[in-house]
Amino acid sequence: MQTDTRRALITGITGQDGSYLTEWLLGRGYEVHGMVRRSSSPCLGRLAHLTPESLGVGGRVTLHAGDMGDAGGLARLVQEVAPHEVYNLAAQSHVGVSFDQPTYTADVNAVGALRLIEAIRGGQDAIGRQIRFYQASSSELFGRVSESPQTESTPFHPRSPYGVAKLYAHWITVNSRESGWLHGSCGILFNHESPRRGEAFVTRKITRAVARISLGLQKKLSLGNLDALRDWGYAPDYVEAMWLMLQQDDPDDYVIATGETRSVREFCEKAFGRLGLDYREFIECDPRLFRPAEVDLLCGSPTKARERLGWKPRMTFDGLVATMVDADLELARRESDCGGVFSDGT
Ligand code: NAP
Ligand code: F7E
Repeated sequence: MQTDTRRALITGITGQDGSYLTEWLLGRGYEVHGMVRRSSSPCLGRLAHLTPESLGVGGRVTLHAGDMGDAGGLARLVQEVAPHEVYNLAAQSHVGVSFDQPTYTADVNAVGALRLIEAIRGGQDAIGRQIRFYQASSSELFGRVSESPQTESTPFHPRSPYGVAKLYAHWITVNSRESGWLHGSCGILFNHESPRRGEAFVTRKITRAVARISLGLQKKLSLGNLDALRDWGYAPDYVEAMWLMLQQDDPDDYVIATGETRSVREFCEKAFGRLGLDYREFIECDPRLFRPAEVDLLCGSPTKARERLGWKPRMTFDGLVATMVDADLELARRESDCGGVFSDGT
C-alpha cells in the first residue's frame, strides 16, 4: 500500500546527532529507520526517552542491525527500507582516537560512506526513484586553516586521520553528485555539543567533571591543549540544518557554525564559574592528551546556510555551557545518591 509518509534512514542513530535528528524527524511526521551496529552490550541510552510505542514494531522508529563495514548489509537495508532520505551520521568520530586507529577510521568514515552511496545507487535502481543523501562532513576538513572565518570555498587541509577520512567521504559525495546520479549534500558542521555529547569530547568531559567536583565525587580534571579554539554550537540547532539541506531541490554543501570562536580554556572558565568554582584550582595538564597534529583555530561562517536555507543558530555560548553543566549536575546528584559512578551511556 502506498502512503505519503516520508521515510528516513539514519546511520549512527544511537549517537548524539542521531538521537536529536530522530526527534526532529518524528516531529515532522517521518517514519524513522535507524541502523545500529552489533555489540555485546547494546547502548540505546540516547533513544530511551522515545516511547516504547515508537520503538516497537508498530511505532515510527525501527532499528535495524548493520555496520558501515558491511556493504551487502547496507545494500539490503536500503532496499528493504526504501527511504526517501538517508542521513549518514555513523563514524568513528573521535579525532584523538583516529591517530591510534587510522585504518579502522578510514574504513568506517571513508570507505563506509562509499559503501552506503553504492547501496543508494543500487537502491534507487531497484525502487525506481531518487533517494536524497546527507553526508556528515566536518570542520576538521579545514584543519590548518588558510583564512578565517572558514566558508564553503576555504581550501581543505585536514590534520588527522579522522579529517583525511572525512575528506574522502566529502569528495565521493560531491563526485557522485557531479556525476549526475546522486542527490547528495554535505553539511560541513563545526563542533556541536549538548548534554548528550559523548563523554570523551572535551566539552562534555569538562561539564561532567565540573558537576562531579562540585559534589565532591572527583578532585581533578586532566586535559591536554587548553589553547585550541573552536566554534561550538548546539546539536539540536544543527540537526535542523541537516534536514533543511535535504529539502532543497538542488543538493549542495553548507558550512554550519555559529561564527564565534572560544578556547578550551574559556570553556573551562565558564563551566567551572557556573558552579562558583575557579578552574585553575582543578585542572591538570596531561601531555598524553595533546594530539600529534592539532587544529589550532576553527571559526565558521554560516552565511550561505542563512541565505539559502534560512538557518541560524539559536543557542548562545553561555546558554550551551549552562545547559550542559546543569544536566551534568543532575546526573552527578543521581550518582551521589546511588553512591557509585554513574554514566548516561554517552
Ligand atoms: P557520535 O555521538 O560519536 O555518534 C557516532 C555514531 O556512529 C554512533 O551511533 C555509533 O554507534 C555509530 N557508528 C560508529 N561506528 C560505526 C560502524 N562501524 N557502523 C555503524 N555505526 C557506527 O557522533 P555525533 O557527534 O553524533 O556526530 C554525528 C556525525 O557527525 C559523525 O559522522 C561525526 O563524525 C560528524 N560530525 C560531528 C560533529 C560534532 O561536533 N558532533 C561535527 C562535525 C561532524 P555506537 O553507538 O554503536 O558507537
Ligand atoms: O576536542 C582539545 C583538543 O575532542 C576539541 C568531533 O565531534 O568536532 C569534534 O572534534 C579540542 C581539541 O573535538 C582535551 O586537542 C584538550 O583541540 O572535543 P574534541 P574535536 O577534536 O574538535 C569535529 C568538528 C568533529 O567532526 C569530530 O567528530 O579540545 N582538548 N584537552 C581535548 N580534547 C579531548 N577530547 N579531550 C581532552 O582531554
